[in-house]
Amino acid sequence: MFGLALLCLFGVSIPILIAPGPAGVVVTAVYEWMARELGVIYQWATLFTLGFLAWLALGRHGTRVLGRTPEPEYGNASWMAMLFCAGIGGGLMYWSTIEWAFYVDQPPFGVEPGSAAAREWAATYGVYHWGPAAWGLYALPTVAIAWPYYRYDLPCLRFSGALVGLFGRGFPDRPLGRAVDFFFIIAIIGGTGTSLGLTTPMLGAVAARLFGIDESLGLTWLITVACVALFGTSAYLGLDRGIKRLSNANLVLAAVFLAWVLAAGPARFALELGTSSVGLMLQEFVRMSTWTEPLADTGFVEDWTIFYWAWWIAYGPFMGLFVTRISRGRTLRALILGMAGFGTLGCAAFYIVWGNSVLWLDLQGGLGLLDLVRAGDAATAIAAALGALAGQPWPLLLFLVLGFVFMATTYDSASYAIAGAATRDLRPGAHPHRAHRLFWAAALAFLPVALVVIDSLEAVRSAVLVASLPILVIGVLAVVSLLRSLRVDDAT
Ligand code: NM2
Repeated sequence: MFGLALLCLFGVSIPILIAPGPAGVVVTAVYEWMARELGVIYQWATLFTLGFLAWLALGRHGTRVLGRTPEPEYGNASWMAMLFCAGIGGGLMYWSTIEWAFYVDQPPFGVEPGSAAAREWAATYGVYHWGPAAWGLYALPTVAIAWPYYRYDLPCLRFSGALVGLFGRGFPDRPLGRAVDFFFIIAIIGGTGTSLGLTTPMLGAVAARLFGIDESLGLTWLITVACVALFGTSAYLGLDRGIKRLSNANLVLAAVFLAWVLAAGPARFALELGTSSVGLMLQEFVRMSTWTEPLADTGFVEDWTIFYWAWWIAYGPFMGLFVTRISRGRTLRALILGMAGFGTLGCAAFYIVWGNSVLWLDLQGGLGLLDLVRAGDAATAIAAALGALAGQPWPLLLFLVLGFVFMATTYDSASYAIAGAATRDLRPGAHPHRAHRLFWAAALAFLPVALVVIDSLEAVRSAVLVASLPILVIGVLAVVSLLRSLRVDDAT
């Protein structure tokens, strides 16, 4: 089965590498068809997830503890650092810098493109797409995987374990169980492929600006190799020595970067716009979650909200597996509220402090950020915005290092989770084999290399949309399965 996953990975990546032109046309068509025909299902799923999690966290099941230990295995700070850094990668750095620019030209709700209202919505939608609804799409698979894993002492930590409440303990070893794990691997390859596919050109552009050289594909590849080396090492060293340390370092670096931006940038503007955008999001949350644009066709919902939900869903099982591993001893309530709360705060900090500062830089004129984005050079626009910060070369350098570390902390956990899924007999508390972790670290870089060659946002989007669909279906079964095991426990 894992051979099959590899085969799919190469089967998709190699044709793209050989014929990027025609492949680009195909993947764009796939994205448009799926987003148009199935988009509303993604919106329903997200809304349902939020409601379900609220019921679970706040109701009587909220106090149930994962595993028979009185104390959480990891302290709060490390737990939050690890889960944030696992689920968030270079994608946050990419989109928090430049997402607003896309929305200024393509605003939601029939707002005039380029207007002040378009900018306000632009700032708001960034926070929303990385906010509580999105984190709910991480928290749901986490609960669905973690509860049966600890409750039934499952011998292995696999996504298929989420269905044992429905199909019995032996399910992960049956053909259907293995099919579920196969889809998990495809989803994580698509999800992380999108992240690396966006982030490496961005880091290439930043490095080019920092060292005064030209942007090139070669540079992007060099960056990819460096990333693989870094996250391969971290995955090889394992959870405590590698992933935990790197995650803690990651958060410190992120805080230093944001503090720098606040100190050197337009802090008052960023915080004011942040305050109003959070207010606007809270007030319009239901509207933003249910708007399907039935009477107009700007493509906003399909291009953005559906893309994001698919991206979060594709990462969902991976997050579920990873967070399960680090959450022994926590209650379901702490798990859900911790993920949704801390995750949202961390992402919002990037959008509010950094994203809004870039929006301000653009309003001052001279950088041509919108033109760069229109010309398809978002990575260059990001480097230009960074280059406009005071105190060069430090902001560029800090961003570059942060980008590497952010990516490494996502990919090392991803390689770890896949290796865990591929290990037949992983006892609670045990670790998958090192060579296995290293192998997946290298394999994961394959799709991004292909996506970088195609160089189209549509291709990047297709990867997640296709990869997320089976997870959506399995997710529904996982919820039913979870409800069943909770009920059985009630009765005993
Ligand atoms: N999500 C959170 O690159 C990244 O930030 C990875 C992206 C799914 C939108 C995660």
